[in-house]
Amino acid sequence: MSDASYDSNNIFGKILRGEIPCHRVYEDDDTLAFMDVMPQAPGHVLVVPKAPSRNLLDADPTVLSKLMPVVQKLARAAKDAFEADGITIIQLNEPAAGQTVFHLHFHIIPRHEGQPLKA
Ligand code: DGP
Repeated sequence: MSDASYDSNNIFGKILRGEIPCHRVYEDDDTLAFMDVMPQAPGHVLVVPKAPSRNLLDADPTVLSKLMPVVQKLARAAKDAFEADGITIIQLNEPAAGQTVFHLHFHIIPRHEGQPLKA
């Protein structure tokens, strides 16, 4: 699929190239996960493919087939590590949906009963 709308100067592109630091929690050949600098709850992690995709809409299904098992693995790990009652997964596509960083990413957010997400 086309990555014509992908701008490699986005912040996650810079993190992937090691140009800016991150708190890394997982890495393999295809995927990187790191802590969100503006966590909506303790343990808020971002999972990104190393391959360039603006968002889910232009992502190659082969990339997704490698990414989603990691999202599941890290969601399970976050639930255990933070003794969460549940896990919220968020994935936004385009500004109208609230996307602010234009490199495909999934938010993994541990949740506890009665505790709303931070704005
Ligand atoms: P979204 O709205 O889905 O595009 O989420 C982008 C997220 O990226 C947001 O929760 C804040 C996070 N973020 C922005 N800049 C940085 C950064 O420099 N480092 C890290 N770790 N996260 C960032």
